[in-house]
Amino acid sequence: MLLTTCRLTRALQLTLAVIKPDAVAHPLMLEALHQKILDNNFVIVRWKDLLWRRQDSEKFYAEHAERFFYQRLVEFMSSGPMRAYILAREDAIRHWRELMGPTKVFRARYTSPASIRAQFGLTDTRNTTHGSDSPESAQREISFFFPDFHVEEWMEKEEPLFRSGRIHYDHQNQTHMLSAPS
Ligand code: 3AN
Repeated sequence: MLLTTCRLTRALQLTLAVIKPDAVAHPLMLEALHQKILDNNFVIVRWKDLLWRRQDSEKFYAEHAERFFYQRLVEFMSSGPMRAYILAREDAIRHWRELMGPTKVFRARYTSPASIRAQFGLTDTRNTTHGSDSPESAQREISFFFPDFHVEEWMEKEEPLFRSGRIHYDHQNQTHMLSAPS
């Protein structure tokens, strides 16, 4: 059933999803990933294309500063445009991470062949997508990418309206919008 026609009883959860530079560099891949988001019943609350400076990349991945892949990761994430989404769904964090598949592309191909990283990932660093791993990181990461977006305010005011199903997908903006009351 289409999400826009059903009534959900559990609250929607927000997550931050990023299409990394390896995928944004290929317009057909970007389009396929956008479609995958829709096909998997995520509500697209916001999205934007952006380019990180090296400092942004370092700040975002500060928790990995001691890891062997940190420099590679920081360089890659500031090497070209990426696309960030705020997605909503019941259990959005878990569903998006499941759809992405394991971090390591080889493992993803072996254990989750239908996942995004299995299908599109190039290497363990160039692994196509990012997704928040907890509600706390979702809130922090959404603020990092969308400083004007207020998670708590959205949950209070918009979530009940989105959950009631009175939304539609606006093809021009490629975003879900609230439908006018009938
Ligand atoms: P995930 O993105 O699956 O939550 P994290 O948070 O452990 O994984 O790692 C953040 C990012 O660091 C990954 N998406 C990937 O780009 C890179 N990364 C993680 N592990 C490795 C690794 N072993 N070799 C190279 N890059 C890695």
